[in-house]
Amino acid sequence: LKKYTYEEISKHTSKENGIWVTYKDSVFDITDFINNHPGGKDKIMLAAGKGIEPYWDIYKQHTNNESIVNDILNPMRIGFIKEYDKNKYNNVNDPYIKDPTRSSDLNYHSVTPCNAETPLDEITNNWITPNDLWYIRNHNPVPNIDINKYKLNISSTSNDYIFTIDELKKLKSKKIITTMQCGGNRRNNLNDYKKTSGTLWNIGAISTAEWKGVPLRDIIIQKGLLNDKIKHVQIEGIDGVKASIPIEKVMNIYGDVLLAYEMNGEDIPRDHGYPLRIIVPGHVGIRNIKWIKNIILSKEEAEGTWQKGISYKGIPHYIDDVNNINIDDIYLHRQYIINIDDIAPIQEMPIQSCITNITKSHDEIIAKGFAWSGGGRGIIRVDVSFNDGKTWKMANLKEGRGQPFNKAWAWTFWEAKIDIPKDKVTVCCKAIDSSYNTQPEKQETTWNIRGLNNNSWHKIKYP
Ligand SMILES: Nc1nc2c(c(=O)[nH]1)N[C@H]1C(S)=C(S)[C@@H](COP(=O)(O)O)O[C@H]1N2
Ligand SMILES: [Mo]
Repeated sequence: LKKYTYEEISKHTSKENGIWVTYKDSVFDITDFINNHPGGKDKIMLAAGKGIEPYWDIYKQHTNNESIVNDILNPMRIGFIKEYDKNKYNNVNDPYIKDPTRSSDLNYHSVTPCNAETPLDEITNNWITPNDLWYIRNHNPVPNIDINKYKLNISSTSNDYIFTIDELKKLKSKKIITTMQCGGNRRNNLNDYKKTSGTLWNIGAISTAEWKGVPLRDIIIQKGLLNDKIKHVQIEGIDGVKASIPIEKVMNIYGDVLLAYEMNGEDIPRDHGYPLRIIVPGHVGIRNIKWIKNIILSKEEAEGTWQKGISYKGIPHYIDDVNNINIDDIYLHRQYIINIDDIAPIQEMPIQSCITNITKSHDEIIAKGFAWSGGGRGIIRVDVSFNDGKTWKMANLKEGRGQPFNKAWAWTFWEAKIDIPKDKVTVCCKAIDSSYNTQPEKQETTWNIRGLNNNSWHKIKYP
């Protein structure tokens, strides 16, 4: 039997790579077992990639029953832990232990913190993504919030107001449907060209929901919080993640920035921001801060890596020496290589489209996918090629076409067909938005060291 490092074990959190857990000094591959777990296949995912001891401390039925280890766990043993630390899970104070239960159908990149994609073959089955299939991108453990103690603070240079959820729910509400996409979606594809840093998302860090909440604009107007010094609205989450958005977006009557308390007709699930999250339609995922604690109207952008720092700045493609440039150097020594303050943080995202699946029916093959652009720019066309870009045809636009001008917050689904080809083909797609922006063919000139905003033509080989 092999020996595995803690580091290696921590990478095994998905059905694709195998789901591993450890107990004492042993490593187990539980991929095929999760469907049979009596406590639920989703619950067991919390322990993926690490020790099950902290969970068994809570659910004592496991350790009270020897046959669980002997008859169930041991047959799944694949090896031992290299440099086993027998005290690792003593008196554990695992900050992730109270994370919510999640669908085992998600494609997990990690569980602590949780980074998981909407499963590829489900994306275009639902124009509105069901809550349990939504992608999850957490930087920290999920805050455990007591709704009776929860308060939102909103302040401006002069005034300061506090709201409970009940008070917010009494204000006039609005519902909007938006697609949200992580800035790192499709990073894996940039990495095929040259190494980047961050989670290697495939195309599934994108989902759509109907949100209900109060327009932030209404509160700002009612409370008289605006003055002409204010340029940015900073939003801070209970987990410490913070970001800001321009005041122009918030005060635009068509901007639809919401303080949302419902997602697809339910209280927002804990993973997605319970009890309150800001929804900034058309902007990159990070601006949609979850578990909001503070909103500050300011003349400054938010501090921190997600706004002023390196995390969401589009570093040019010619700053590419990942081996010799420490990414922190760009940040810490602001004048060292480039001045990070001169690079605008990502707000609205560029035009995107992806192929989600290719299926055969009778004598045709059918490619399906989604297209979406930032800033509410609608999709006016999707081009599909079945021969790697030599010739093209127009896809049929399906759900999501014809959304209002500059308020097309949600994605548009599309479909294209050809006769069954004799040989293997490469299918690719590119979309055009209402500003006639389109996608670059290759990653080379949009590649960046952080792996953000990849929107090069998406390609899939068939069969
Ligand atoms: N407070 C807080 N807000 C957050 C994050 C976070 O870790 N903490 N992650 C951000 C990022 S990077 C993205 S892509 C979206 C993901 O939202 P989701 O997990 O609901 O899909 O939330 C954003 N808001
Ligand atoms: Mo993100």
